[in-house]
Amino acid sequence: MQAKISALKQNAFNDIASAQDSNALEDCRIKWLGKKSETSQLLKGLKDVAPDQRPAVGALINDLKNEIESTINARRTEMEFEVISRQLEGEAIDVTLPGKRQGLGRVHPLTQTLDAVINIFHSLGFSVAEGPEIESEYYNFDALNIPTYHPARDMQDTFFLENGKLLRTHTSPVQIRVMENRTPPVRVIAPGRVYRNEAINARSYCLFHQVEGFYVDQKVTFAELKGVLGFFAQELFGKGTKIKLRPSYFPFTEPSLECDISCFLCHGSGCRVCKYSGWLEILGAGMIHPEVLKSAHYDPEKYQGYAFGMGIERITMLLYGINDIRLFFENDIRFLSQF
Ligand code: 2NM
Repeated sequence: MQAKISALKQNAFNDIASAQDSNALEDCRIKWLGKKSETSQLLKGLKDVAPDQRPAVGALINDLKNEIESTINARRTEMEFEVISRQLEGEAIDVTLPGKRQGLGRVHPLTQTLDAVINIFHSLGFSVAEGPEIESEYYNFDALNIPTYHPARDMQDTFFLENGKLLRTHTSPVQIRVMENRTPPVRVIAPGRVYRNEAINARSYCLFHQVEGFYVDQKVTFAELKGVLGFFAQELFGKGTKIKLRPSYFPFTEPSLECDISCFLCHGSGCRVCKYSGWLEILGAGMIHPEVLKSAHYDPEKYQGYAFGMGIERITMLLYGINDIRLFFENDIRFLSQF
């Protein structure tokens, strides 16, 4: 009897060990512990055992049942553990892998120059105004004393829209809008995008950024303009920067001037950037034309003012030695990450 039990136990254990999933394990349970199992047969055969041996044999069979049952339970726990381990393996994070570098964004070089220019004029009491990029001919040209047959209105320079409007070619229309709404003294700069329908090359693009500014009050002099331009040049290009004013022409200013600064690279001795002249042209300016003041309903007998305008691309190109304006608009990360 004992040998029979051992053999049965061994067979059941082998069977349980080779069960690969919970269904197979359930089959094992039925096969080795079910009503028709060999174990149950053994129990039924107990009546044929000699009465004095019956308790011992009965205990052996019970032990056998219990052992099979606990082996099945252990195998079930093992299977559940295998399933969870496989799942965890799939979800595992290798904390020893090197981290992904998180690239830091930069401020666009044009924005850096814009911010610097705005800060300088802010320190002089100028506030910032903005206006529409789609403008009327009136604000972009007429109000600025640019007559109908002025070459600046030419189809080649201006993007005209179908509704009779146009893309502003400078930010001066913002100044007119500000003057219409405020009484002097007014100190305002107008930064923003402007559009010109020109052939695109390394030096000119169909869109660029300007900062224009003006100051109108009862006693504004050309000397003040000179002082402001000198201060601006020293703040942006460094102490010791000199300015040179050359007579020029703009329809909206009289007199008009162009402002050069001493080359901040060679300090006047001559280099490739200043084309061996020692000077760099950075902006245009002048005293606001009486006709412009009149369009804004300012009495030119009572008020005067100065105005100036500069291209942000040009100044940024000078500051960083950039030789192609198109780089600002391509947004190539290899270019932008250098600033
Ligand atoms: C420039 C040069 C000179 C200018 C004039 C005005 C306004 F609206 F007040 F009349 N705004 N900006 C001006 C004057 C702009 O840019 C080269």
